Amino acid sequence: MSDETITTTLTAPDPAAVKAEMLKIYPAKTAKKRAKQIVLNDPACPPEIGANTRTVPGIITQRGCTYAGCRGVVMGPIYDLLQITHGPVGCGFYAWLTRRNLVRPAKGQTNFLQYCMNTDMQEDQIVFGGEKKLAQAIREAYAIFKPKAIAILSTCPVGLIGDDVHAVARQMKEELGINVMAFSCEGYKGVSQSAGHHIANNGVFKNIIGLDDTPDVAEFNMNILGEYNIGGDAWEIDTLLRKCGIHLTSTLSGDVSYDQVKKSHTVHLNGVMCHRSINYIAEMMEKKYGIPWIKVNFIGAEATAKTLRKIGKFFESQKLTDRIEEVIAQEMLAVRPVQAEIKARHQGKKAALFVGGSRAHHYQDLFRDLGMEIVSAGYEFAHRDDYEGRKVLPSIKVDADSRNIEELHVEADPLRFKPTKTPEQMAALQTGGFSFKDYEGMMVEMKKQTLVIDDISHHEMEKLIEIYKPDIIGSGIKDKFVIEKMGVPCKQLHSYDYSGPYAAFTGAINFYQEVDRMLTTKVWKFITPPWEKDPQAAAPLEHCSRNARKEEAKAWRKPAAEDGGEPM
Ligand code: CFM
Repeated sequence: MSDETITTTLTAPDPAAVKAEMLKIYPAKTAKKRAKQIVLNDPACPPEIGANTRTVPGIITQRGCTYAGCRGVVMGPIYDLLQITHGPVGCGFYAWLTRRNLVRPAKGQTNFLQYCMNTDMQEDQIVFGGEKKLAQAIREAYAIFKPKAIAILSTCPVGLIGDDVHAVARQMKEELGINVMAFSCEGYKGVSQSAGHHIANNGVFKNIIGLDDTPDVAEFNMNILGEYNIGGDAWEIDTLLRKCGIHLTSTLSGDVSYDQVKKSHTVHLNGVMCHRSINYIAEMMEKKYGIPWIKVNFIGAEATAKTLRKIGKFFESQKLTDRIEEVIAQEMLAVRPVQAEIKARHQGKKAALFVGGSRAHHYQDLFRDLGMEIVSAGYEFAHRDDYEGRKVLPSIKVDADSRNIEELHVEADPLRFKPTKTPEQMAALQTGGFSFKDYEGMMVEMKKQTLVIDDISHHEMEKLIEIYKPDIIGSGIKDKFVIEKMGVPCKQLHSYDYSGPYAAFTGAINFYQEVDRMLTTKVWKFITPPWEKDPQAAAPLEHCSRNARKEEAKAWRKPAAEDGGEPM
């Protein structure tokens, strides 16, 4: 099937043909690998998807590195933990709030987020080792800031030259008398930032959680795990839960202090927002302290209401349930008219989402609130369980890259394992349809035959736009402008284009209005996409095929006299 046949004759594109079209320019081996990462959905029985595997070199991907996942994503928002990047200054710079996690520390509280602390490794340290410089940097930072605790975050060269950051941490802990911890989160450690999440989870669990056994006094006390306060989301969630009478001890890690994390094991319940980045801590806290975890989602008005009801059900308190219903009714009064007005304008329009490891799923709810259709979605670095549900966990093959990351062996704490509920109470809730420690993944909520694409490449994105013509795409900075140059509005769902918050009911209203503005502006009509300007530009890139490349190489080797050119 040629390009033209697909683009001009199919109004509802055949997903199998679209997939074939996407794969056709790849060399055979690459096409085989990508074929496993592009699947046609079946919500009743989600097909196996290739995920959490290395990106083929040469493919333009949106992924980040392990250091980014550890330093930037999970550790970054703990605002009074002094974090030093051990490595070159460039990596250090990238820890300087490039991930948009907002904090609002109380007056007088320490906030290190505006600083960029780095050992500035030079050639000298690469050749002779950087441990001394690291120790010196820690001493210097301590002398200036007197922090409660210090974390060392490793970049690629640290692992390559074999600096023992953990030994330096032990030495400094002794010397300074404060908690000093190190993270072996070298950028190359895993296939994406996902490995960095796991390393950060292990480090936070080993070195911070459990250091303070004093619980906050609250009748309904919980943590939200995997909520990073991008654009103020954690604040919206906190405000909403307060209205209901639920107290948050810790949001890991969105606008959170070191002291809050220390006592995060004293709560009744953990709610997991981003399953990908924090399921490890949720699982380990349950094993060690007996805290049950449930999946929550505060993105989308309907999803937020559902989540509140689920939390209410867990606590089994009529007073709380009634209060939650009151709050939902009250909040929906503001949501409904805005939702109805905007829905009337955009119902039936098409959206596609390619974001990180959880938002490509969560944000589907916001678009569905507006009656829009999700034509395709995928994560950048999630694992199979985030697509197909946790039930596939036992069947996931552990490859060399995953084996690289330490799996902590966790047992019940002899003194502090205090389950919130008895096994009988848990079982009773489960028979009533309540699910603990479960995430069903993205696919069960997506339509049959929808294309689910893992680690989408720029080429595949171009094909998708050309064929499906989505009205809006949710993605990130690395592809935003490529998408918009094709005349399709792109909402950054990582940084929110410096807008937000989008969580909870007030956030949902914000998002509907934002989508409305993006879809109604006339600016997109002034852009002619490349395939309309020059059909040749959209034709399959024959010169990319292996044979064509060989031909090209031969042509280059021709003697100068033959082609009349100058030797290079
Ligand atoms: Fe979780 Fe995230 Fe995400 Fe993520 Fe991220 Fe992020 Fe994300 Mo960017 S922790 S997986 S590594 S929800 S930084 S706050 S937006 S890719 S979808």
